[in-house]
Amino acid sequence: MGIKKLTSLTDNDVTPKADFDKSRALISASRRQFLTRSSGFMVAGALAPDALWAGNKIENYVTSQFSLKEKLTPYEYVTGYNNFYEFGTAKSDPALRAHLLKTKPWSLTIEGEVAKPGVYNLEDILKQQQLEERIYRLRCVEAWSMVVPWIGFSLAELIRQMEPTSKAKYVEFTTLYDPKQMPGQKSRILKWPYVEGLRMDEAMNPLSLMATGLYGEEMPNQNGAPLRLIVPWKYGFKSIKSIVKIKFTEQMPKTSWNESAKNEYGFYANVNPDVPHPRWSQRRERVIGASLFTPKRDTELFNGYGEHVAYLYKGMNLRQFF
Ligand SMILES: Nc1nc2c(c(=O)[nH]1)N[C@H]1C(S)=C(S)[C@@H](COP(=O)(O)O)O[C@H]1N2
Ligand SMILES: [Mo]
Repeated sequence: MGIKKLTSLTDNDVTPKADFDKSRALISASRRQFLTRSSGFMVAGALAPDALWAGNKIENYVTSQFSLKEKLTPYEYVTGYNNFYEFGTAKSDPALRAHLLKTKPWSLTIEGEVAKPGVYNLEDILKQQQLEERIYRLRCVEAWSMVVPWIGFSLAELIRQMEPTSKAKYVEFTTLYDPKQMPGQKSRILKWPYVEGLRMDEAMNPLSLMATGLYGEEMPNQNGAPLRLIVPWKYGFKSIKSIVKIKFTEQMPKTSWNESAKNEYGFYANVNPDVPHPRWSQRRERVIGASLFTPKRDTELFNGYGEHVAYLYKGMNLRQFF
């Protein structure tokens, strides 16, 4: 797809302010409902409403042709039910503790097989990128899913600007390591820092998103501020948060979940209803934020993004390379 530059934007490309405010109003209505409904449930009820409004608005973004036209998961769930083991293993831990993370200023190190290695200021990188809103489903390996209006920029665009060499076959991503800011790193539940990786062609697929926000706001810390990956056709654990380093490599990166349990979490981790996790089925998923009476959703191959990504795995045995 052609990424539009800010200078070529027309009024039609930008989310109309009225729509934006309407969606804000909807969010705050559902938030009020949530706050009254939730007596002990999750975390949002325990936080002052102001804490939930911490994010700064993102001003300039276009809407993406890749967006799903589906019901969004309410903001409270997107930001209150998280996996971010750097802040603890309970789903409510990240929203309670992630304020400890200082996200400004933030530097991103680019290294390995690349013509433009260096330590970049995230602010400077963002000046070169076109932000888009992309409504994607995030499907966790634990068999639940959410539909989130992410805001971010194309990973492929960033990679092109950094000019990887012909030896670059994989892209390795690393999360910040700082147990003072990320107290969960004092536990040995995973080997820190958290590392994820993609094959170069996966990283260059137009769906791969470097996300900096959601619901029109800068990324909440619990969702991986200030910069996290979203790979919508793969299980959620590939979508690494709070990235400080991107390295171009010849060898397949050693990724955290694969290192911790090889038989449970493969390098590819493509969403696949036909390949069960050794301890549970992947056929269906719980829709986060839906009522208790809402039936589970049938999980789709590649999380429904097959038309965009199936070519990447042509001829590969997806049971072997899970
Ligand atoms: N650094 C880091 N990134 C991470 C994780 C983590 O524990 N640490 N959890 C992953 C998992 S298992 C999921 S499902 C998604 C959850 O993203 P969300 O909290 O924004 O929904 O983040 C992924 N990225
Ligand atoms: Mo996950």
